[in-house]
Amino acid sequence: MSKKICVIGIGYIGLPTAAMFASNGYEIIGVDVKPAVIDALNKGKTTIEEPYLGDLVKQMVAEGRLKGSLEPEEADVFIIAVPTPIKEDKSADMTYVKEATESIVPHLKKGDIVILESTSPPGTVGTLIMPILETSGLSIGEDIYVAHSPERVIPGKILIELVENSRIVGGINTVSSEKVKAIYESFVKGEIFITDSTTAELCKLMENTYRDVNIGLANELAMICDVMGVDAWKVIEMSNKHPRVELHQPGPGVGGHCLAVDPWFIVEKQPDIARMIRLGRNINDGMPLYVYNKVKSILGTLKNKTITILGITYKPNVDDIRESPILKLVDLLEDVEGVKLRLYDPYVDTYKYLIKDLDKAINNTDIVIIGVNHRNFKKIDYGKLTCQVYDTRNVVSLDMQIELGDKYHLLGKGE
Ligand code: SAJ
Repeated sequence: MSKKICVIGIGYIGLPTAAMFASNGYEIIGVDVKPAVIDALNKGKTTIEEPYLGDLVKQMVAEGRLKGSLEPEEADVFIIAVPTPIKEDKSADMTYVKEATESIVPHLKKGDIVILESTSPPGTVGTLIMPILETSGLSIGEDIYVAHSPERVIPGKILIELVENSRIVGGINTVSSEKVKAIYESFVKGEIFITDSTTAELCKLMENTYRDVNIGLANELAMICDVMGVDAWKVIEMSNKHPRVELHQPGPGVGGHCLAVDPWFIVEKQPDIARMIRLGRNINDGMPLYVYNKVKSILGTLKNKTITILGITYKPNVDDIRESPILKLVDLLEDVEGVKLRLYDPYVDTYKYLIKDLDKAINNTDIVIIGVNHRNFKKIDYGKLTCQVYDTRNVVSLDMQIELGDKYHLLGKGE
């Protein structure tokens, strides 16, 4: 009989993970509190846009290897992949993790495995998960095996990266780590490294913090260059010729549900020590306002101006607008008296001020702000524009920059 896995949380990570296990010999129950998600799943449909995922889910459901349910049930393995949102005070909201863990307690039996996949503050397995599991009366570590195993996938390539990327498994003891490693080995081709649970929690957070702090550094460089009349993009390109230097790219801020959130989970636990991490976050969070002020100085005043923004997603070539810094810029701009906003993004179907026609968006406007470096934005003929152009992503080619002359402004290239 094949082993049964109960995946709690059928979202961005839970659903692809469930589908991968289903296609690699496991019987999967996908659990979610949202009836709409479960209804869709049981019809073989997905509620997430991700290449190849729709077909895989459809096939697994049709073959009876993946089923949806509103409640967990007895299984050999429980995977918790629920969201860990951030609260107003920048601490992690662990309600979903707590409730998911509580929901599996009545179904636990000797020999079961519990895996936390959700990105969590360091110490979560030891201080939140284990005490809840202990209420089952089973001995945690002997009867029940527990580990944290964070995902490392990038939206848009989730199914590929789930298989190819290396992975960390942090168990509460060696036997837990070994058992969890064996489960992921059913589909992971990348190397699987074993450690303890708190180390695994910190690894996940530091991977994204590394990027966030480095983007903060690039944004600080951009602001320095704006004042000094130097081209930050050139500084970065040239510096990166050094074999041990990898400067990141500046931009209008950092979005998504990972980089803009995870560093706070470290700050929450060590507020006095995590100074650089907090500063990086604050610099990146300040970028939409920085862009707003730049636009204001380019136009003299924002009052009654028509402002076009190209790209509103949090990063290029995806339809994801979660935590997008451009939406924060929109919030700032829409409060200005008489401002008319036009947003253009071929990846997004509906959002306020969205215009579907590129020509209508970029003609008869006071300024075009390039907010995201979508692939097809490179092909736009900026040279013919008669308005100001503010490029926050270094998208416009040198030829077109020359054509635009003093109408062209690049973030991080002082004039
Ligand atoms: N960004 C910059 N400059 C850069 C790189 C990125 O401004 O040089 C901005 C992007 O525009 C975007 C944000 O940062 O707004 C985040 O984009 P991203 O592509 O760096 O990261 P995510 O959030 O889509 O995915 C990250 C990945 N982590 C790392 O690369 C260390 C992914 O592997 C993780 O699985 C994911 O977070 C996660 O779930 O934790």
